[in-house]
Amino acid sequence: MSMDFTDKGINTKVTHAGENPDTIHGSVGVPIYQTSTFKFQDADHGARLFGGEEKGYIYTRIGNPTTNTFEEAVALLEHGYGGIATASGMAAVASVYMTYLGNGIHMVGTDAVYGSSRMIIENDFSRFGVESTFVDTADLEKVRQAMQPNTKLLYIETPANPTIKLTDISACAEIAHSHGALLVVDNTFMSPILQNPLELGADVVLHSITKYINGHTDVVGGVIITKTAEEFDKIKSMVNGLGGIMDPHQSWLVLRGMRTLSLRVQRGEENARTLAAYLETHPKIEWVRYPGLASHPQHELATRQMKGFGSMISFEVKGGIANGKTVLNNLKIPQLAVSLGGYESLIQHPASMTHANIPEADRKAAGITDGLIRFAVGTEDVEDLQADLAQALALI
Ligand code: LCS
Repeated sequence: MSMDFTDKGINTKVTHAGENPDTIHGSVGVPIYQTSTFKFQDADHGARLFGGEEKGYIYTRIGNPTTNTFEEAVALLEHGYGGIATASGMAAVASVYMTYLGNGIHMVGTDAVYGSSRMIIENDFSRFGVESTFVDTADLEKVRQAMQPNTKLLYIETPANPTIKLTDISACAEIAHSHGALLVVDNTFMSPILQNPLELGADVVLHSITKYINGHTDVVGGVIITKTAEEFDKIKSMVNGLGGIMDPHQSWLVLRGMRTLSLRVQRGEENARTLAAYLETHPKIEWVRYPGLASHPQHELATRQMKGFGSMISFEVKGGIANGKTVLNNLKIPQLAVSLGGYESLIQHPASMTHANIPEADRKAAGITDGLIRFAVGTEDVEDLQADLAQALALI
């Protein structure tokens, strides 16, 4: 059996959590249990498993040893009760919404969340009578004003995609709980290495593991971690019912990627700090938003609630997107693609790409300007990235 790593440091946890689930052969690598179903010892055994009197595997949609190894490991990293792996990040978001929202129930959310996390509420859940208010959650007064007697969920993303605005997690937990609502945090941009919302009062945390946790730009997936057994059971039951689970082979790939999470996050952050400082002094740059810069309006909050500043930078080139396109089209190392959190640098234009599905007026109100460029900094040599930015900016 795996030893207990609860009191160990984050690097030891990420390296070892959940190891050795194979008690028969003792394989060091986690086996892929590529099976849809599990054989019972006899009829009474099957009945006991279904009755919950005995723990064991029944059917892969309900649970699988490879997936469970990943779920336990990530729950340990987030200081949670348990983890629930899902087919994609959006399957995690939608499953949490399905668990807590319903006809006549209201939610409050960050206005600049990942486009689909907002649009499925405003376009789809609204058809079932779900009410919502999306506000700038960086402004706590706006959060307080948006809360209603029927608000059951406060849903925040910090740093927000793609504005890199921060939301105070502890303050939001207090606001949510004083209204009888739960606080859910999308922690994708920070990963469990740099921010642990459950420690700051959140009830549920989720990730698109497509990003930092898997980190290799080859798997789409998600995970939900709860603080308590009660919330775990509610969400687990919903994920079982909806069926958007993580496949065993997918779980194995994610576990493999996750073992280097802290190394990748550390290196990406070092690079991002250097590049954000470089861009800030560049004469052709209008503005740069990075939590590690003293110029970030919430730099103080960043140092309080985050364990590092991450590797996501947004910036605008002087002359807006017309000049921004020259940069996007001429960079040689960062690839022009959506997604983030992989080992490689990626760059994209939110207003026409990741956030194009948000109506223009809402996008602008949320601070997603037409000129905003989002830069996901990878683990390359920073000198090469800086030289590449310099040559692309020189073409303007
Ligand atoms: N939450 C955040 C913060 C995200 O950035 C994304 C995807 C999701 C949830 C959804 O996860 P998925 O289903 O894709 O695994 N963000 C993307 C982005 O910024 N570019 O491409 C996808």
